[in-house]
Amino acid sequence: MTNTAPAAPKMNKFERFKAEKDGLAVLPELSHFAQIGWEAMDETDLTQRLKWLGLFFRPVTPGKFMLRMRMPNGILSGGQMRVLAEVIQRYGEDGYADITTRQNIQLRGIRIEDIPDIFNRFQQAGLTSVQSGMDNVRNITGSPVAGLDADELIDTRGLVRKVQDMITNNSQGNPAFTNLPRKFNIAIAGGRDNSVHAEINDIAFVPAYKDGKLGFNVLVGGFFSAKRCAPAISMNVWVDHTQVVDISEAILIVYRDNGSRANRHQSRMMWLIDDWGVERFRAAVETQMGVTLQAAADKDEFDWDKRDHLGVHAQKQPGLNFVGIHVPVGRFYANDMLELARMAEVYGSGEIRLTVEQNVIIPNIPDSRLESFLAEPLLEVFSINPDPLARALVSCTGNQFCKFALIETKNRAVALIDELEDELDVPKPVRFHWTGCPNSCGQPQVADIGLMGTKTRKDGKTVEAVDLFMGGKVGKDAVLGEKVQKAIPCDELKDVLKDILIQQFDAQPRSTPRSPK
Ligand code: SRM
Ligand code: SF4
Repeated sequence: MTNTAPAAPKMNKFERFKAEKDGLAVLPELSHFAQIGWEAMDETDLTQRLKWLGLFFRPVTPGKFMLRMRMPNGILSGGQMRVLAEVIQRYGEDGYADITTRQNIQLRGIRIEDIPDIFNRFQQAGLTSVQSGMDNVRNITGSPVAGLDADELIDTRGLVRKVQDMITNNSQGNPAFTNLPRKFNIAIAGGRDNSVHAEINDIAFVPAYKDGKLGFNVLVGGFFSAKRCAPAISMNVWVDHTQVVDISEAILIVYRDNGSRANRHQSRMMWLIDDWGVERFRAAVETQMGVTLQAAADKDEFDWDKRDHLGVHAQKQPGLNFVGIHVPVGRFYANDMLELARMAEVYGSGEIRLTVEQNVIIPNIPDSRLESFLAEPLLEVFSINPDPLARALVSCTGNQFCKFALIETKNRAVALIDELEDELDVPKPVRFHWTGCPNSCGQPQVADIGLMGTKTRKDGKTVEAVDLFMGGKVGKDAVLGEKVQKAIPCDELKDVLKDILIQQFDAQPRSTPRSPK
């Protein structure tokens, strides 16, 4: 009988560098990095481990980092927005900020020498960027109108905060969850319209009644990747609000300890669920929690179409309103952010919210102040009632800053929508989502019309192109869209989209020019 040792588990190169040194271990080294500069840093610390602190080296703009925050439930104060604006203001025309598809903010143009000062300011302002990249849990999304919406079922704000605090050890950094097999997304929905896109998260809490009590059905395993996209499936579990943190923790531990670390393209949690079956996965989570969980409620409470929250809306608090403001493809600058902070403080309660459609909400504006709020000059740039195509436009970063991008996205998306609005009268919003590569950060699968960057050959040359996705349904009964056409050269795209808008979305060619914005 041979006595061979069991084979060591296979590890990909990411697993090897994480095993050598945890990402969070760069935190105490930041002052040193600031002194020596990025050029002198260890390659893996620079290009990988800094992401554990939210700092992303951008090969497209070396030395000018992207800094990804955490914004639980997409909520921040005017004071916090001002701190973020002041951080990018010092970088002049390199200083941008983007609202992301996870209700979050990313800052651009950041220099490593300023990081110790920036992180001090974050700490004083109650802001954090910890564990926002790489094999960590991303920003946790919740209903953008939690606590404001008269028809909401559960106010998700406190729960989102608690889950974030568990995962990040109250923003100090939590080594228990800094070495997952892969990235991880959590959403907690409290409204009726599935405003968080529950179906595309690794864990989604969806409001549901069980025996007359309100809690959540738990969905697991939703994700997008270049190789595979899968909607979340039922875990056949219902929890009440007191169990949300515990079950999140247990699922993360089960995934952390059992998820595949061999092939990075097969490491998201759905691959583990496929491998085990949902029953075994559920049993492992119960064992981890030391409880028997209740079976899922028969139905969830998503019974509305998804809202975009733009414009003026009465809140459940009599006499107060929230106003949704459109920020084209989520991009704004220090001056815009300072203005938003001022407007939130002067007219509202100082609070600002973000949506997964990359827009802003200012809540708590009394009826008596609405008129003067609506006369603010910023609202001429960031409209509260944009044209129907601009209104529902979402875009990922694209090749301006992202090395994976196969095309430019944000500027092209805005320009093309503007041309389409000039030429067509479109009766209702059509949700366009642009994404620069198959990683799908811009979520083309949730759009009416999704556009994914690719390359194709035209007249003997390689040109920028898009794959076309259609059929994404959001809100109740959400369904992922599918690729329906491949490799449309970008310079032919306008005509293709015009035909689709006319044939499938009741658009009409304009006989008179559109009225000025
Ligand atoms: Fe993403 C990687 C940007 C939401 C799937 N994503 C990246 C990187 C970090 C790649 C890089 O290093 O350049 C991009 C940074 C570019 C930059 O400079 O901004 C990036 N992802 C984004 C953002 C900023 C898009 C946006 O413009 O809004 C979003 C940031 C969210 C946040 O605040 O944390 C963003 N990414 C998403 C989403 C959408 C979502 O979460 O609802 C997805 C698909 C859903 C999912 O993850 O299941 C997504 N990003 C990816 C993937 C593919 C993951 C996979 O399992 O294969 C990558 C590549 C990777 O992780 O290897 C990626
Ligand atoms: Fe970059 Fe691709 Fe994500 Fe767009 S979809 S931000 S191009 S990784």
